[in-house]
Amino acid sequence: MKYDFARIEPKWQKKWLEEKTYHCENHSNKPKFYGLVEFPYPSGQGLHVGHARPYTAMDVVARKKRMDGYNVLFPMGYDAFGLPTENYAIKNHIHPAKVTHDNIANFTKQLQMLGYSFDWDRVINTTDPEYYKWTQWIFLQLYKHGLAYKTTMPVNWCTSCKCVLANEEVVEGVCERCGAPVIRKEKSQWMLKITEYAQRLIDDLDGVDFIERVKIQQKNWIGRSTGAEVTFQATTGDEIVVFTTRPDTLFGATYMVISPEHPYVKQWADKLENLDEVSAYVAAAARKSDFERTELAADKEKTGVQLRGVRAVNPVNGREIPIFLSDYVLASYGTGAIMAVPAHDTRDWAFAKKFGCEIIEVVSGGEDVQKQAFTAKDDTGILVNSGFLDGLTVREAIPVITRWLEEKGIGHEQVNYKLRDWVFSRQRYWGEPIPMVWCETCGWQPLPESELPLLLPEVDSYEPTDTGESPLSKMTDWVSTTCPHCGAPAKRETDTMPQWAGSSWYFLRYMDPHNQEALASREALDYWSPVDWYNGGMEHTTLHLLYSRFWHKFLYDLGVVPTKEPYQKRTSHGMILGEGGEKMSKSRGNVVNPNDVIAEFGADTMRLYIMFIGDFEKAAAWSANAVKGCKRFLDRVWNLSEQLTEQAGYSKANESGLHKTIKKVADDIEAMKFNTAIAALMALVNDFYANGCSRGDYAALLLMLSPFAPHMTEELWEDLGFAEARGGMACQQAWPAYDASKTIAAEVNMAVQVGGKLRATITVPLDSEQDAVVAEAQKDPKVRKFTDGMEIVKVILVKNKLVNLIVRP
Ligand code: ANZ
Ligand code: ZN
Repeated sequence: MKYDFARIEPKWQKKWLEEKTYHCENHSNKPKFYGLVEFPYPSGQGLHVGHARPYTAMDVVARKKRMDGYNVLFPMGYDAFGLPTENYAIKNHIHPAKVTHDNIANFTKQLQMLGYSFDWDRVINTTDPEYYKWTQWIFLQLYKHGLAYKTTMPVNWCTSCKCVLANEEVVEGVCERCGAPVIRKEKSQWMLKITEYAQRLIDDLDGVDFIERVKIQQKNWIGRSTGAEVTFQATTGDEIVVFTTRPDTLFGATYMVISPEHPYVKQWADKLENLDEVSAYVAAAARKSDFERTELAADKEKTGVQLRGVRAVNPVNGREIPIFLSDYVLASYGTGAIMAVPAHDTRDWAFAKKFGCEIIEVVSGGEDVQKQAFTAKDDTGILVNSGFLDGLTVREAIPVITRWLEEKGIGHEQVNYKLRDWVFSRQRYWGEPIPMVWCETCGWQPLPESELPLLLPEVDSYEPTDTGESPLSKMTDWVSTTCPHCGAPAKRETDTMPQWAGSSWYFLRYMDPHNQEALASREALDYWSPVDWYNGGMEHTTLHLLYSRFWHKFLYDLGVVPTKEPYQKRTSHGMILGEGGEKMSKSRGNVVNPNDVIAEFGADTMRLYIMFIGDFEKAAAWSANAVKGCKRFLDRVWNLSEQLTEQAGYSKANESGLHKTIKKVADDIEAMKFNTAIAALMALVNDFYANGCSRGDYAALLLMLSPFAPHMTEELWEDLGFAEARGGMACQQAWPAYDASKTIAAEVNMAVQVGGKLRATITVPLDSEQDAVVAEAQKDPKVRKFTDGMEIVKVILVKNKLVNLIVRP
């Protein structure tokens, strides 16, 4: 019979769904394994191959873990609030709830067509009130613990989405979603104090098994830097505090720079001789994003304007120095003001050259500082022109000057983080309502928990307003409420939560998705925590991964969850590119639709190919030819079933090859080396064709292949009577056993000659290469007696038999 995937695949998918084959309970005698993949945003485009790679990988792992005897939680859900759906809804005049519902139906169908072993009883949807009730509940706890606050601040404003964006959502100065320019705008926003957890988010990385590049990116994003805060006196009588990582260079501070947004600019308005010029510069800076002001401007000429009429005093030498305004100093970092040391900071140097500021060398050991800044931070630089610091290295000088500043009461050591608090407001409709009420008398009041969920009301139009308020602000009936504290008329918050809210705790809900009393029961949390293995995209390293670790730590502090960290292990996959190695995109016309591949070759071929495509962590280009190759392999496996020999168990000829393959495939799956696991299975099938294959051999092959190609292997397992004989489907069997002694490479004895004369016999692994044989030979004293002090000019190797070393003095 022919391999008829179109008949086989729906048959097994139906059976798995009906019998709830992959359902798991929250208790078991088995050890637990929680494998997690990032749930999709149910966009109108449907599932793409970029989803299929990580999902198939974790499905293979989950299936293997079940065969290893684990109680496996492998869940799926939908992260469905957010802008793309809302924008689509606006354009097409369909309610976002309807768009979401239809897209989810389509995604579910596609996921089932790929044969994933999700527990379909645990599906969650972040837009479901039963779910977002708990997102709102977590927000209220954050508020009650002082970690949510509302403040007016300059925010990133997308000119097209008319919406505030987090720093993370601004990519190279434009909106990550729509590509429109992003400007700065003053807005009142809900903020979450992720900065309070900055140090713990760094420290606790030591206890988890995340791939190194994820740890590094998280640390860089948090951006810890140690230095000092130093207070300068201004001639107005005000104090200007700066943050510096180089207090040792204080004698070289020849001017100061404050950010255009610094409060002193307004405060000093009547003292400034060039107010018009200053105001114009402030207005121009407001139109730029931080990215334009720093990264993009790095190589460009510096801009700025001096605050004429005000000066500052350098506290170490009492010298008066000018104060400038420049957009290379950011309002949102440190204190928003710097002491400029042009001799030893490249940005200050460029600025000083343009504005004619003095450049004084205070660290010697580099080039002429009039020609270029010298930035050494270690023992290679020696302090000069610095009074009591002269002669010290940079490393020695930092604690000395810091102590001096402390004694004078004008400075202290300071740790700073690049990480900013999380802007948690969006002026949009399709998100979780923020459960807060504004009362003229009582200020912001949290909604009582008993009133959760605060439902998102039905509106007629979800276009954002031109003033940038949320569409909810137009719903006067909904907005008008009473103060939970004093009962007077009050107004609801009309901003909604950002898209990252629902995904910050979803992995907890999977543990107990239908709980009405809590986000999950304590028993469920104790049983499943932490997630054992979380695989997801590198693009989520600095956003989702940090946000969810932050929320988890907060819930840990509340005593809600049992572990400090949500995820024990984090891995990341590479992108799948189009044929030709370019990013898949509609405009390039190189997008591969999984539905088409499944229709032509079947889901098992799609799964096998996407695991065979290349190293899992690396980007890989799609190849239609290689897809066909995978289909041919499955055909070969199928056809082999008609040539089985009647021997029981593993046949003698293949025994060692089979045992090695069983071990290799198991180890490779654990190490995410799916491509080499498949290559080993291909080699084994060749071996079976050459040397014969017993029913027992074939059963082992089917079991090893079943995580990759679950439909076909299940069909053959049933057809050949294994299901009946062994009681159950292939996916319910134990991983085939192997005999470890048969997986070890055999050893051989080899003769060692020096200059053609036999000097010793050594034992080496079978098929050892020349270098390994020579190294082993030279360990033997009988050989060394003739090679010591000599040069080996030539090696003659007869593999597994003899090695001859030709030497000369
Ligand atoms: C004097 C100095 C001398 C500096 C020197 C550096 C080298 P990291 O390491 O990123 O923390 N700085 C401080 N606040 C700033 C702001 N709001 N916008 C732009 N730059 C700011 O960088 C700290 C250094 O960046 C600080 O140390 C300060 O310049 C500058 F030879 O102070 B430094
Ligand atoms: Zn009140």
